Amino acid sequence: MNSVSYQAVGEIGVITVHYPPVNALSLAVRTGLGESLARANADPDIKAILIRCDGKTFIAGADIKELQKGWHLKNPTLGEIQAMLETGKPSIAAIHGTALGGGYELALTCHARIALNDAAIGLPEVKLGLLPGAGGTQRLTRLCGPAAALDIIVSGRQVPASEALQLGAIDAIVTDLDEAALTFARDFAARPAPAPVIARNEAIAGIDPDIFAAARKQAARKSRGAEAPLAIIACIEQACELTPAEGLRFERAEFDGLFGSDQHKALTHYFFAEREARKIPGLPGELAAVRIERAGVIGTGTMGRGIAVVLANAGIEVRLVDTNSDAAKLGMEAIKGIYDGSAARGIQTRDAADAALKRIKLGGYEDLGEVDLVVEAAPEIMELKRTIFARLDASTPPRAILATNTSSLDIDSIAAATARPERVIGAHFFSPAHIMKLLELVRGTTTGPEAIAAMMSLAARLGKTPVLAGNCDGFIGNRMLQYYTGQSEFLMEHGIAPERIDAVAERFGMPMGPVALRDLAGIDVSVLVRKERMKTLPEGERMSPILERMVEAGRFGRKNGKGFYRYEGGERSPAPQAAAIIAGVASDLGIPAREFSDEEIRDRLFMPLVNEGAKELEDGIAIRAGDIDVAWVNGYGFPRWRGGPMFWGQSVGFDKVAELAREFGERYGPRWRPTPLLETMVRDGVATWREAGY
Ligand code: 3H9
Repeated sequence: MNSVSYQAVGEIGVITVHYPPVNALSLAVRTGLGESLARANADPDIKAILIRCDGKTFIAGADIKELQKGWHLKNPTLGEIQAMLETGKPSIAAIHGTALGGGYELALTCHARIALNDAAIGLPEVKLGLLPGAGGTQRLTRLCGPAAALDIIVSGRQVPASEALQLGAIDAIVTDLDEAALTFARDFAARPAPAPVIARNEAIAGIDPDIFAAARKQAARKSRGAEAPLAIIACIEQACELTPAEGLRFERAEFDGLFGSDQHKALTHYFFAEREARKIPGLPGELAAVRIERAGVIGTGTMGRGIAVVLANAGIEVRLVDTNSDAAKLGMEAIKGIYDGSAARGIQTRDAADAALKRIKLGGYEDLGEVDLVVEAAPEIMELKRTIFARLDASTPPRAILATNTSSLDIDSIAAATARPERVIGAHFFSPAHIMKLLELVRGTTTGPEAIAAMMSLAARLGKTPVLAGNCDGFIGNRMLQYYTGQSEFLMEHGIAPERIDAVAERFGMPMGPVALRDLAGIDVSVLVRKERMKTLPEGERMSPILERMVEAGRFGRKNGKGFYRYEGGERSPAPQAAAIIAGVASDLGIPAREFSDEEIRDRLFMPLVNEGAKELEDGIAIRAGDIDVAWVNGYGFPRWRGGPMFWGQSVGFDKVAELAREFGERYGPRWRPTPLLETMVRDGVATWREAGY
C-alpha cells in the first residue's frame, strides 16, 4: 500500500496518510502529499481538501530516523508542502491520536483543524533539542498568542483536544471524525476560506514584553543548560515583532543552529534509548502479559504509600498491609494528603483523586487471596523480607507476582523464601514513587519471563519508564552512584570545598550536586549502607572517612540542619564546622591540598560512572548502554540533553575515561580500575557502545 493515497469524494479531495507506526513525515509521505495536493489543486471539480490518517494516530512529526540523515532537506520539503496548502484550496486536518511536531505544523497550514475528543496536539521538538522548524513557533503564536505558544512549545507537552479548543489551537471537536470532516469540508467549500494562520495578527497585538523575560527565567530554572527552550522563546518573541516572512526566516536559522548541536544528538539518542529499554531480548514474542487488576502493597512508609497511590491511579484495586495498625492509619492519612495535594494543584481532578483513594483499602495478609501482584515495601532488612515473602507465598494465589521494592538486597535470597521463585522480581521505585518516572525492575537468576513481561506492561500503564537490571548490590543506578558520591569525598580530601564541587555538578546540569545529595539522603544513612559495603571491599581499596567523622560530630545532613552545609530557612550555606572536619581528615591522611580546574572536577565526578556502567554491561547487569542512560536520566536527574552518562562518556572519548580510571585504580583501589571492556574498546579503537555490541 502506498504511504499516501488520494480519493475524490464528490467535491472534496481526501488525502489519507498510511505510514505505520505513527505516520511520520518521511520523504515517501512528503512525496505522496505533494502529488496528492497537486492533483487536488489542479482539479476544477475539487472545492476543498481533507487530510486524514489511517492507523492509531495523525502525523506524529518529522521522521526522526530520516532527520538523523538530514533527509528533511530533500525535496519536497515540509515547507514546500505547507506552501501548497497555504496557497491552495481550502483545507482541513482531521486529527485523531496525536498531531505532533511537523504533523501539527502541517495542520497549522490547513485552513481549519478538527479533532476527536480523545485526540491531542503538541510541538514536542524541544524534547529532541530542536524547535518546531516548519513554522510552528510563528503560526501557533499568531493563532493562540505568545503566552499559550510559550507554554506549549517550551514544555513540549501534549495538549488535550478540549484545552486545544479553548485556546483556539483546533477549531472543533467531533465524534465521528471521517463523517464530520467531510461535512466540515463541504461547508468550507461553500464559503470564503479564512485567512491562513500565518497572516493573522489579532493574537500578537498588545503583548506584555515581560512574559519573555519570565519565560527565560523559568527555562533557566527548569531545564538548566538546555539550549532549545531559549531558542524557542526567541522565536516566539520575534513572531510578535517581525513580518511573517522574516519570522519564518528567523525560526529556520534557529532551527538549523540547534539541528547541528550536540544536545540534539544526545536527545535523539535518548528518545530511541527510552523506547528500546522496553524491549527485552529473549522474552518469547507470543507471551501475553498478565494484566494486573488487584494488588497488595506491604508497608505503609513513604515508599509503600507512593506505590499504593501510583497503582490506584492506574485503576488497580489496592490492599495496603501493615502489621502495625498505628502505622497503617498514619499511612492512610498521608495518602489522603497526597490526593488532597494533587487535587489542589490541579494534577488530578477532585473526582479522579477521590475515585483513586477509594481503590486503596487497609487490610491484612488474609485479604490478599485474589491479588495478581504484591509489591513489598518493608524496611531493608533481609530476614524481615524473607519472612514477608514466605507469608505472601502462603496467602496469595500461586499465579500472583511477588515484587520487592528493595534498592539493594539480593533478589535470589528473597525469592528462595517462596515456592514460586520464577514469579519473584525486584521493582525498585524511586522516591516519591508517585512522581519519579524510573521503575528499575530487577531480575534474579530464577525470575521467569512472565513476571518480567507483566511488570514491563504494568510500568507502561503506570506511566513509568522501566529499565530491566540484573541482580547485584545497587542494581544499575545505585551501584554507579557510589562512585560519583565517593569521588566527591576524595575531592574534598584534596581541599576542594563542597560548594565548589556541587556548583560544577549543577552547572553540568545535575539538579543537585553530590555533596548536597548526601545531606539530603542523610549522612547517617549513607554511613550505615557503607558499613555493609566495607565488609566486601577488595584488598587495597579505601573509602574516605569523612562521612563517619561527620556523623560522629552529630552532622546528619538536612534532617538536623547540620551537614556539609548549614540549612536555614530552606537555604543552604557553607558550614565552617564541616570544613574543619574535612581539613582534619586530610591532615590525618597526609593529603596535601591541590588545585583542580572545573573540567578536572567534572571528569572526576562523572567519568567513574562510565567505567562502572561498562562493568555492568560486562557483567550482564544492564542489557544496553542506553538502558543505563534511561535509568540515570529518570532516577538521578542526569541532564537528558547530555543523553545520559554512557552517551556522555562516548562523546568525551573512551580513551579519556580509561586514562582517568587507570590513575584512580592506582590511587583508590582495584574497583576504580578500567574495566576490561573499556580497555578492549580503547585498544581496538571502538568509538560507540553500539559498535561494541551494547
Ligand atoms: C519534527 O517534527 C521537526 C519539525 O518541526 C521540523 C522539520 C523540518 N519518527 O513512542 P512509541 C517510532 S521532530 C520516527 O513507542 P507510543 C518509535 O521509535 C519530531 N519514528 O509509541 C517506535 O518505534 P519502535 C516531532 C517514530 O504510542 C514507534 O514509532 N515529533 C516517531 O507510546 C512507536 O513509538 C515527536 O517528537 C517519529 N517521529 O507514542 C513525536 N515517533 O516500535 C515523537 C515514534 O521501532 N513520538 N516513532 O520502537 C512520540 O512522542 C510518540 O512516539 C507518540 C506515540 C506519542 C507519537
